[in-house]
Amino acid sequence: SGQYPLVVSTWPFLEAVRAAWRAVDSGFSAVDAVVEGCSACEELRCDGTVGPGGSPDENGETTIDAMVMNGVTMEVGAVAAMRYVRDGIRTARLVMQHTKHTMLVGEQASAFAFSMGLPGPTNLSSTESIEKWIKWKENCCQPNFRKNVLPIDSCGPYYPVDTENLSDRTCLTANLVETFGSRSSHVGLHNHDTISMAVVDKMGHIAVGTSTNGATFKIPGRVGDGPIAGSSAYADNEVGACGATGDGDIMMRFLPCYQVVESMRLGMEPKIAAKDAISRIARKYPEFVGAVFAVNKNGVHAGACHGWTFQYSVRSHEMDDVEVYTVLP
Ligand code: SD4
Repeated sequence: SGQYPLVVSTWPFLEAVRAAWRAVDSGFSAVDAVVEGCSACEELRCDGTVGPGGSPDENGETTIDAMVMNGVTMEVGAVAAMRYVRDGIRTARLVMQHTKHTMLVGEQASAFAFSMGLPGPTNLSSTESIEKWIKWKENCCQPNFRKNVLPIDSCGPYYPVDTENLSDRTCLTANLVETFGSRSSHVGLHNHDTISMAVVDKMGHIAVGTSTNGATFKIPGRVGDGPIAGSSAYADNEVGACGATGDGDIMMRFLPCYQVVESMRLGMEPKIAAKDAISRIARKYPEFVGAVFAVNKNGVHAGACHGWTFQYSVRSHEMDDVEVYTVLP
């Protein structure tokens, strides 16, 4: 319906949307435009939580989760907990286009990136990420089960406890809540930690991509929803696309973007599909913080969120520049 090309992205990442728009408007494919857009966010270190120098883990290291998906072929390329490489989304595209695999992880993803000619190894820490980490480390709680100290914000080391011992059991419960429940809600989730972007190109082909440093002060090795197709993003040319942001530890249990796209396939409007996917999570986890945007193949878009106010950005030929939409919970 004349709505192509189109770029939609989580948060007001204006420069990222402009970069994707320039690419798609000058004839690049949806996949390439998504990569240009997310890559711009990595270079600009959007909100200090995408690309190098963002959200440090418990050891103070910054790592990258990224993914790209082609909605025509359903091919996916992803990297998770990747170290020492600045170019998350570019590595994801290399995985998609030059291997028969879907996801590479950790230092082996880095080795692949270097072998394919991407620059590095690079220290992904910044002055800010190190300062942030030092402050946190000074205030965080060493879980001490024996002394019955309830961790407010634990930072390891983690070890198995004697569950026969009552005080251990009390502390174990408290620590588990911190680790898997509220923990991630006080670490970084009121920042805009993830770029998730959808592009419809001039041919009407759809692609999605994501890039993030994941959750701040995560346990090293933690992988969130960012590199998981169907969770942080999903695209199917016959239907449309979805992008997500928020508490990945919770959201990845529901594959919200797969849900959104499949609901639209069955005829739901983007707005209803987005709300449905979010409320399925909220019913089980009323405390979770997250959001999705949905866009159908005709260019109709909408957002839904829970626990925070969400903003997403759109650029099409109907606009002079990027427009930002605000969605209330
Ligand atoms: C994660 N989903 O790794 C990311 C974080 C995020 O807004 O999107 N925060 O859990």
